[in-house]
Amino acid sequence: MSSILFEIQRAIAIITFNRPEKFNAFNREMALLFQQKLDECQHDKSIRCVYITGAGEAFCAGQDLSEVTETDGLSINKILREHYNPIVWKIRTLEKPVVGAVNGVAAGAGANIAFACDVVLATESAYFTQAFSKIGLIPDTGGTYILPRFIGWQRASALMMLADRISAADAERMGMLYKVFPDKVFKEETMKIAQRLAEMPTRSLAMIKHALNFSVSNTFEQQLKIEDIYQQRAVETKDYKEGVKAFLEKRKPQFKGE
Ligand code: LHQ
Repeated sequence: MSSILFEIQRAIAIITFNRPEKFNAFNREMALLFQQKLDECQHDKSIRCVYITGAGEAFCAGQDLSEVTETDGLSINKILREHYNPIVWKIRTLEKPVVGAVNGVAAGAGANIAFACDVVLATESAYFTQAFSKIGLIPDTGGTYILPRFIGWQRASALMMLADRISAADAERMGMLYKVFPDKVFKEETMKIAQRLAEMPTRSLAMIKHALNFSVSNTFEQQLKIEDIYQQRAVETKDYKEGVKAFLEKRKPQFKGE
């Protein structure tokens, strides 16, 4: 069985981490395959939303610790440069909305991959842990950048140092994710959200994502310029024309992602 399952359903690419017996922890093969699939999502025009989830009980337990045997530090740098850094970079720059459907525990790099997604959804029984400090590491995979921006410096600092388990409900309250669903309806409800995203004006969603990426380091003045540039591009899309036309004709728009 492949460590990454990939299927396309009605314009949604479903990527499933598939090492359930290891709580979907990443080995090298899985990290490289995941990147390949993210590239495919970027290039395949028929894909208009990406849905990332885990097989079995867990979402992802981060790095497979049985594969990190060398302690010289070099191998760790290689893991970051060739696995986790490109993974979060690809998620943040992918020009399609990415749903992180957290179906169970998300630990270490697994948690920070979820937080890099555009819409983070979790099932009630899921929980999150910045497990790194428990094994003498620091949070990576973009965690030190993204988490304090979601929940504030103090909470991020405490969670990263203590590596506490945070329930899905608490994560929602803190602003780590968008919505929590009961376990029984999780797949169905999260796929409905993915379907809505897949039917939206894809290019405008991609520009929203880029603008948000820029906003974390731009000044207000620089950001107004970004909005100006992207809005200009947005009005040139076919979907914008369809959106306005459909509004005036009082009907549901048929966006094509063009
Ligand atoms: C695992 C793992 C796992 C292998 C569960 N590996 N088998 C970057 C730079 C370079 C190096 C290091 O990493 C990184 C990035 C990182 O992600 S560092 C953080 C790595 N992840 C962790 O430290 C989390 C380790 N796992 C846990 O703390 C627990 O397993 C969690 C909290 C995820 C779940 O706890 P439980 O529900 O009690 O389940 P469990 O511990 O019994 O795990 C279930 C099985 O999955 C078990 O296998 P077994 O054969 O004994 O049933 C675990 O060994 C395996 N597993 N995580 N990361």
